Amino acid sequence: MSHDLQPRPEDRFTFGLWTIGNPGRDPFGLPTRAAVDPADSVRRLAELGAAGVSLHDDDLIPHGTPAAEAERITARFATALRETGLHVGMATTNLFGHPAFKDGAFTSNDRGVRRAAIGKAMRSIDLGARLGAKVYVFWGGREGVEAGVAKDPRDALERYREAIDTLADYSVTQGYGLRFALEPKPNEPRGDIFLPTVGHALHFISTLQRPEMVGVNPEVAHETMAGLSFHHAVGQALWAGKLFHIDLNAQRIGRFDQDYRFGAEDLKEAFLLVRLLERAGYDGPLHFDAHPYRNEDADGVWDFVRGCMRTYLLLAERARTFDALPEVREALAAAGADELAQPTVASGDSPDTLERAADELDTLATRGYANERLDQLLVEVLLGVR
Ligand SMILES: [Mn+2]
Repeated sequence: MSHDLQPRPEDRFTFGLWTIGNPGRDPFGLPTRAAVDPADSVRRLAELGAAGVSLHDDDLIPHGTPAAEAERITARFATALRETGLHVGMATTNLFGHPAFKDGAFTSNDRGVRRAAIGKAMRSIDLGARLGAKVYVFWGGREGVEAGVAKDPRDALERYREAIDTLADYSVTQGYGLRFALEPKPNEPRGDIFLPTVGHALHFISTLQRPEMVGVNPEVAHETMAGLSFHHAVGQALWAGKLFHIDLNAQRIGRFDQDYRFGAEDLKEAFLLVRLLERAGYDGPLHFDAHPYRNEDADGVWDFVRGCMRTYLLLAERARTFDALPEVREALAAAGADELAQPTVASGDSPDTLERAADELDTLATRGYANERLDQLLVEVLLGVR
């Protein structure tokens, strides 16, 4: 094993302040843990080998905090970052918690709410830039409907686009150098959310005035809630050059938004994800947007933190082991995995040669792809017997 499984800053692990600070409130029950001080969280994460934190504006500075107090909180937090060497991997705006956002933020039917949402995001972008964030995430949790008849989705998307364009202009004008990342989710808290999947978001980005500045922040739980393969979503984002950030956690299909510790569900999909990220050379933050189980106490929160990072490192080690095994290389060759990387059409091809290729279908149908052998090897590597 080339990595001793002790997380280090160069592993680029980051945690949201709201993840370790999650007090265990759910729609049916009150908090089960005390609030955690953000500066204390930074120090504890540094001890455990994390590289950074991420935050919503309200995680650090609760809504309604007087300006002088906000300044004191920000300075204290910046000091904790400086003393520990942790950085802010990404910042984002809470555009879902305040009751005014009950009909949406950028896509509320109320123009006043839409303007307030853009203004709140501008202030939050200022805070993120001050704390050194390079990526700014937009999760539109309230951008959606329960009563579909109340919003024309074309108008909603136009207002969404207007908001992102306005904020991209703002960031450029301020000289912040931020990259934006849109975080899709199919539902919860709204019945249906606009930009429900990575694919929807990638197309939306192509309509923006500054498409080069905007990418995606896919989340394991969100694509899985939609019943989709998360590593395929990440693959398409990588292929499009748009994987600006990633939210790691775990989720079972068909459930509420579970946000479990990374790797807690569907280890095979997690393995495929880590193998893809490592092979692609993704070099952005490896961000955990997950929650400790509600029945954990304060110590259990740090077991959760250690578990997220350790599982990523273990899966990266398993992926390296898998790809180095001679029998895996043989099985990949038998499956034709490398052949898929070769262009289908040759430079000398004419429509005539391609049409004649169709005459080979009966012969081509006899081939086996040896996927059983290959997939069983993957399972055995995951189970630790190889
Ligand atoms: Mn997230």
